[in-house]
Amino acid sequence: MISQWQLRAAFAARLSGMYGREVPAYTTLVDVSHEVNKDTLRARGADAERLGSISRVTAERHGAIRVGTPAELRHVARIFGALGMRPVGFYDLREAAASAVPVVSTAFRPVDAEELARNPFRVFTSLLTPADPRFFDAALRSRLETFLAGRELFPPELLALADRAEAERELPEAHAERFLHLAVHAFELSAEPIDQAWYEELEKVSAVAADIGGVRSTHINHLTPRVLDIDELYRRMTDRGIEMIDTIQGPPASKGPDLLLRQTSFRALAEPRALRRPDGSVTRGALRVRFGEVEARGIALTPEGRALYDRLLTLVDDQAALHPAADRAELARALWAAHVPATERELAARGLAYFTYRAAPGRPLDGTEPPRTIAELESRGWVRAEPVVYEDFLPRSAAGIFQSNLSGEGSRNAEQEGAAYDSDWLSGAIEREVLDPYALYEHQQSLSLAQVGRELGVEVDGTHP
Ligand code: OOG
Ligand code: NI
Repeated sequence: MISQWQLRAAFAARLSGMYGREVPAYTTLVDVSHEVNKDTLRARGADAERLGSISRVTAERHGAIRVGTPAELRHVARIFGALGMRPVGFYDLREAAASAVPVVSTAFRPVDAEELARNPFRVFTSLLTPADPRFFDAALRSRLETFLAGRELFPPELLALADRAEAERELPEAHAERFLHLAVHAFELSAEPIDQAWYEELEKVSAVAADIGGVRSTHINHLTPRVLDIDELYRRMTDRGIEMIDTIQGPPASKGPDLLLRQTSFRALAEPRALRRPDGSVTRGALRVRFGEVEARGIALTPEGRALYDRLLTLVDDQAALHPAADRAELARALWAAHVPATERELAARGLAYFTYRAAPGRPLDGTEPPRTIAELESRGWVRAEPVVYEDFLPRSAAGIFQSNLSGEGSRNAEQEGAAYDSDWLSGAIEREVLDPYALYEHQQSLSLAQVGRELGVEVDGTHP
């Protein structure tokens, strides 16, 4: 029997093999990430593993896919459900992006700490919003929906195997093999000729709309390795002559603990694709849609911590607007240095980040009464705090990644009111609850406090003074 987490790890590894064959520059990115990780581990020792063991980080990937209809998204949810991955978080990229990105998204990922430690594979999944009149007029919407209704992304055999794996949380080996084969195949780039006129019509609205609704299949858009030092990775990729996007998205480099998520990518590469011309002939064209991304993960922030992050981003925007000649990254670094705590302890004390707690091995066992508050337990050596890794995404960074890799701006009719989509709507569309990431982090933290309480025989007060 192959268990769910083994299926997940095998799927991530095979997808990585497939993507490396399709996009060779991805392999370079993985190689450079591994070199940087080895060097960082050598230079920083155990400290480098504070946000995940080197074996987790080395195998860690996130993918991105894009689908056209709620029905397709429900199929995706069944396939990832087989791998123990659940929809977490709602991202509205229509609002976060300046150019036309008509999608709303969620991320499928494992949610238990133990499952994350085994293999944290996650997939950022975007759903096209044809009902948004800012992008699609009634006639285009109707043709788009008809086109999407007529395609099948996932064969029934794959979905049946997925349902079995989800229900039984394992598959017999031969079935597992078949499931993995079909699942990886479903995300390969199709050789089927693309209707050029249709693709170009959608591309005028949005390159993302064309990538989703202009073809009869889906494909993995990028696969992202995790790196321990993203600034160093950026330098090394640039030294190798690979053209990276201008910036690293997310928090700036800082001396303090890594927070949330930092990401960067290399530009989408021209890939040969078969195109069917209006006269019916097929030619070899090239499309730029798929790119290579890399990320560094930091500590998960509480809603207060996240509000601080969002406030600082706005301040960076304001200051950059005031001083157009200034270096944006420099402005960000200065603001961070002034406003963001430089130690984990201070982050915890100010309730800005999530931690799990463990009774310390060296605690006094001579009958001394332990203190009650988490701050005192920690400062007096009774417990140790470990940062909770941020497992999710950032809408503004995601929009930046989308945008920097689009060929054109697309178009948007600002006179129209946008169609409303939110987390509840998405839950209804998927027919599964879209989970709240904060609730998951909070739960992890409180489970650990309860466990510490049981071990020490006290009711721990987890609030900071
Ligand atoms: C998804 C872009 C977002 C990330 O890491 O923020 C993303 C896409 O291009 O489909 O993957
Ligand atoms: Ni990504």
